[in-house]
Parts: sequence; C-alpha cells; structure tokens
Amino acid sequence: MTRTDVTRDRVKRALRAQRIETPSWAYANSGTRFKVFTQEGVPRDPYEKIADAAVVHRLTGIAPTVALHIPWDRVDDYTDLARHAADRGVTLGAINANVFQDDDYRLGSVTNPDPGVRRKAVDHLLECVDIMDRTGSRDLKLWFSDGTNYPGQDDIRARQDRLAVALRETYDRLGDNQRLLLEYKLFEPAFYATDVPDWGTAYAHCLELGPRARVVIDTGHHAPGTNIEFIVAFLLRAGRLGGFDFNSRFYADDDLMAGAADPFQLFRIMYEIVRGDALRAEAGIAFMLDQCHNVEAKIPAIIRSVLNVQEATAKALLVDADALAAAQQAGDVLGANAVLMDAYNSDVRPLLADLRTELGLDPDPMAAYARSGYFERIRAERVGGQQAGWGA
Ligand code: RM4
Ligand code: MN
Repeated sequence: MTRTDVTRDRVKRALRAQRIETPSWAYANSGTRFKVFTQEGVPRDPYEKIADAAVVHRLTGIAPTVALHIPWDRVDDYTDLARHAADRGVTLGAINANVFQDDDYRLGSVTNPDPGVRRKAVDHLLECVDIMDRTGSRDLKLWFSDGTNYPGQDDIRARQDRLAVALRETYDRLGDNQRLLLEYKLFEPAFYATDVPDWGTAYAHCLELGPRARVVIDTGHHAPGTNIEFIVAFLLRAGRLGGFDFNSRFYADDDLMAGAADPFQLFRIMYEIVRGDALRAEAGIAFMLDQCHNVEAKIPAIIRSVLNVQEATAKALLVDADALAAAQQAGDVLGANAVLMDAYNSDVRPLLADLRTELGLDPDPMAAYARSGYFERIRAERVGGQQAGWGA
C-alpha cells in the first residue's frame, strides 16, 4: 500500500465511526419573528419528525439519533415513541428543555426573581429527566433565555445564585449514565445581560456541579470573530466539552445549515476534535445540529448539513500530524500553516463517495433523496391536521 492508500484507509475508518444527531425541530416549520413560511409535507407530530430523521439517516448512514425538544415533542407514551424510532432504524437522542416560551418566563425562568416561577422552571427540567429515563437518552441539554434588558432591572449576581441552585437540583436528579449539557448564548432574547452568555460562565457552573456536567458549543452563539476552535481545544483539554449544536451564522444566531457560512471555521473546529482524539464515541462528544430551515426545503437541507460536517471532518483527518508537529517544533510558521491548508484545500468528495459505496449507500445522498419520491409521498399524505412548529 502506498502512503496515500494508508491515509485514505485511516480517514475512512474514522469517518465510519462518526455520528451526527439531527434536531426534531429542524423538520418542522420555523421562521423569524417576522414570518413563519409553512411548507408542504411538514410533520404534524413527533412521530412524523422521526420518520423524516430516519430518511436522513438511511441516506447519509451517519445520523442515527434525533434530538427531542420538550414540550414541542411531548407525547403520551415515550416508550412507544422510542419503539417507533427503533422500527425506523434510529434512536432518540438528547432531550432539550424549553423554559423560554411561557408567559411566566417574561423575567426569566430559573433566574426569575419570583420563587414560584423558578419552581415551575425547575420542575420542567426534572420532567425532562423523567422523559430521558423513558427514551433512554443520555443527555439533557439546557439553554436558558434568561437575562435582563436594562441595567438595574435585576441583580446580576443574585441571578447567578438562582441559576446555580436550579442546576444543582437538576444535576442531582440525573442517573449515573445521564449528563447535563449546558449551552451558552451571547444575547437574544435578553439584550443587556444574559445569565449564561459565554463558555466561561457555562464552564464555571459545570465545574461546580460535577463531572457529568459539560458545556455545549452552539456555533451560532458567539460574537463575530470569536475563535471557536480555541474554546473547543480548551474544553476538550479540561474534559468538559459535552457537544455541539452545529449551524451557521452570518450575523448572530442565524441557524443556517452547518458549513454554509464558513466551511473553513467548521474545518478548524473539526481539526481540534481530531487533534483531541474526540471523534470516537468513547470521548462522549455529542455532535448535534441545531438549525432552522425557514425558506429552503427541510430534509435536503439537513442532509446537506450532515454532509458538510462529514466533509469538514474528512479534511481535518487528512492533516498530516507528523509534518505539522515537526513544523511547529522547528518554529516553521509558514510550513505549519501550509500543512493545515493542504488538508483544507483537498477535495475529499471522491473519498466520501467511495466510503458511501463501501457502506452500501448512494454516493450522492442529495440526488438519492431527490430521486427517492419521499417528498412527493409526504406532500400527498400529510394533509390536514396542524403542522408542527415552534409554537406546537
Ligand atoms: C436556542 C438554543 C437552543 C435551541 C433553541 C431552539 O437559541 O440554540 O439550543 O434549542 O434555540
Ligand atoms: Mn442551540
């Protein structure tokens, strides 16, 4: 075998083990605060969302789990929902709590000045852990919209105390194999002070909680120019990276397809993952998408996103680690940079097509979806009823 063959084999082996979780809400209607454009064939309940997710997995081969959002995906019988997923070849993934859509949460959920509202919010988080027990989910993903709009509106420090208390109660309710993933976001809907605005705040709370609390990086939740791969490297080194909500941003939390806005950034992130040997399932990093497809067709957009993450990963795996280490050690700035750029500039599409063929998949999942007739079927079948969306 030539050196190139050895590399291709190594890259393919690593890619075979890669898993990307798709979000149930990406299959549903979504929009901005100005307008939600509905689409034909959109799922009307969690069962139909899971059916769509199963199609994405069947075509890409690497998206076997689907994240749920509660209450959007509330059902009477979660065991039945898990069975429905299993029948279609997928399983239920992270449970996302939602404490941002109730009138009571106007001034916050777990950090609200009113103890009654805080109780209600924590009860919801505990309910999510009950659901995890049923679905077999490992991860509870928490994102809080909590914050204030005006200086003086509430006590910033007291809100940190309230947050810590809520997280503690939730963390203590987790089973031994369950984890709490804490997500941060710079701003929106709070415009002055967000209670979990950055990775440092999330990390500090996770440290206080215990080893099963980890930080989630939503790629859209940073200020422009933030070096996200630095955060990845730091948290991996500290053993506190829980996972990603992948999506693209041009301006703020745009939730566009992963890899669409800045494929080079996605490559740099995936390089740190490869560098930290964190692609393996045992590393416990949940690679999730968190996206909304407001104007484009949803299922193909999700397929495209999964493929974009896979493509960035393939390039990251191509980085010649020995050559890079040698250049770094020698202080060869330009040489080291060239090693990284060589990998980034490689066309990995033929390798990925080969890999899919080896796995018994169509080498072009986008074309395979278009040919499959699935959209025509759901468009005809899913008439009547209430389409799922952010309010559902
Ligand atoms: C938030 C955050 C959460 C997601 C909601 C829908 O901005 O990214 O992860 O669940 O949006
Ligand atoms: Mn997110």
